[in-house]
Amino acid sequence: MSARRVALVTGSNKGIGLAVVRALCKQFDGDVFLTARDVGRGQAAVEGLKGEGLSPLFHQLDITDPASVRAARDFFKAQYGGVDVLINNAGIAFKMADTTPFGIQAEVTLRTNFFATRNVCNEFLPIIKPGGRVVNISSMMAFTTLGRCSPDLQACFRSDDITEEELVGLMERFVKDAQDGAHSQRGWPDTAYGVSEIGLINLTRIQARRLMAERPGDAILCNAACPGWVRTDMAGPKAPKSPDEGAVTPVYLALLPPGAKEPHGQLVSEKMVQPW
Ligand code: NAP
Ligand code: DDD
Repeated sequence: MSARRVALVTGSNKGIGLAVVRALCKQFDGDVFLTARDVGRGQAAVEGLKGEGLSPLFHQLDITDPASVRAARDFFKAQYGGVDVLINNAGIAFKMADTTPFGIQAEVTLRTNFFATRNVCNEFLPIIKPGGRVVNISSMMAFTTLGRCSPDLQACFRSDDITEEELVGLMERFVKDAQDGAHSQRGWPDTAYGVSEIGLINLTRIQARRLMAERPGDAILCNAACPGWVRTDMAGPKAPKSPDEGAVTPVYLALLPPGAKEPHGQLVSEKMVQPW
């Protein structure tokens, strides 16, 4: 087993994830794994970074495939004894102009951005090493989306006591309401991506609480990062930030120095904690 520290980034064959791997290769003292659901796209991205003089490693990881997630977890446990830095970056968004029925958009978007990320967390959190860092990449769009939820839903999502089961139930309810064509009358806004980001931020808050309760001495910090609006295949060419600029806050949270006690369980944008 290697004694080296290790970082892994989900969905990092392009976009912000690739930029996070690039930055970690330069700044993280240890091995950095670029992961991708498609081996060809992942290895091509690794070769690209090698062309820049960097040395990322590669592992296949499709976050929606439980067997792929377990295989990756087992690999990191066996080879490194766990993981020091986990960056949950993989995500999807339908384009604004997409005419796919909203119920399908809701199910597909939540499946990856919320349920699959949750599964990665549930498999990997037990093997995050003491002093580890977990960064869930989310979006400030969660704030605007929260403001468009019904008062009852807002109260649930703002609660400091919301449980994982309650959160999962709400995310499932959103998908069902969307499939019923009744999400608007039941208090939800018209954005599947935005609701998935609310879910991610609440998941981060819940995970942070759980880490404090279950592993109080391990000093693991878990936060959500907003990269800003970034020029990627997801967000298009008009966004103001380059992927390398979008990587700054996620990498800042990944590299919070040993002994740091905060931020923890927060949403962080431009390296600043945002009140939820
Ligand atoms: P992107 O360029 O579309 O890249 C998304 C990455 O996620 C790709 O590598 C994609 O792989 C991967 N992915 C999707 N589904 C996956 C799965 N099931 N398993 C593993 N990987 C998967 O998007 P991006 O703009 O870099 O976004 C990265 C993250 O930042 C997302 O979580 C997004 O919500 C968040 N974010 C982006 C912005 C923005 O302005 N761009 C703003 C706020 C938050 P494939 O190449 O195989 O599809
Ligand atoms: O901030 C973000 O999360 C980006 C940029 C803002 C934006 O236009 N979108 C969300 N992001 C990712 S690209 C997808 C659009 C978007 O709002 N799509 C419509 C929707 O409701 O999902």
